[in-house]
Amino acid sequence: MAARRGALIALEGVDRAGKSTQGRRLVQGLRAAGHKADLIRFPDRTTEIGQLISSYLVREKDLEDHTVHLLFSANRWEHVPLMKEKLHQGITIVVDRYAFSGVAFTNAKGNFCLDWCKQPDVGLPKPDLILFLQLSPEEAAERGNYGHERYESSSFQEKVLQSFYCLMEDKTLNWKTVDASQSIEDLHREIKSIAEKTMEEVQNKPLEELWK
Ligand code: Z5A
Ligand code: MG
Repeated sequence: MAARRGALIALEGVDRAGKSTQGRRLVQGLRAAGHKADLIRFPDRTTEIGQLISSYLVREKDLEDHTVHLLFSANRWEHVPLMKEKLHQGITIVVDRYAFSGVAFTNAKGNFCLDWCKQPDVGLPKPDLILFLQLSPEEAAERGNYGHERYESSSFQEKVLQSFYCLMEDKTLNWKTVDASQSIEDLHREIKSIAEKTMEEVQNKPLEELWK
């Protein structure tokens, strides 16, 4: 019998919903429960491509919109060989943002249709679970002001949210919305329980390809 594989779990959601907090907490919680788990944060600003993306986000560099979209996607593809290796070794991978952020942010710019935005990410490892951390703009505002990075404005974030809602209509993907206004610990417990159920369900199933 083939070895059991790990699950690919994506965290998505609006700005300041707690994706990075919950990503770290989930990997910590899964490891404490005896599972093998790793975290990848996208964009991964540590690679050469990631450094270019970072200089764009902090407004040190201007990049053409198609170009930056393809760079975000390339930043995911450069992780794919290792992600696949780990998943097949039984390691669960939690990704803090994934292709859905890629599509939602570029689509929100207005002149890029969803279909074009999805193409560069077609064939990436398909997440077994996408957790959407839902938080109202009012509740997000209580977590501090927007920073100074590109995209950090309420009008743009509202467009991003609408693009996420379009992506969530795809029933071939396992989207689950969670209430991100709960305390960090309550939300963690809910997320960990959903994650463990998914890990159990997919361990003997083949890893699929996104949007294929
Ligand atoms: N982007 C893109 O355009 N294309 C792509 O393909 C990808 C990304 C992958 C940088 O992403 C930008 O890149 C982003 C999308 C775009 N632009 N924007 N906006 P990033 O992931 O590096 O962004 P970030 O800096 O991590 O922000 P974030 O993801 O929006 O935040 P978060 O991870 O959701 O939240 P957090 O850092 O965990 O928490 C925010 C604060 O709230 C912090 O003070 C926490 O302590 C607090 N917090 C968290 N949870 C709670 C609860 N439950 N209660 C109270 N307070 C809480
Ligand atoms: Mg984050």
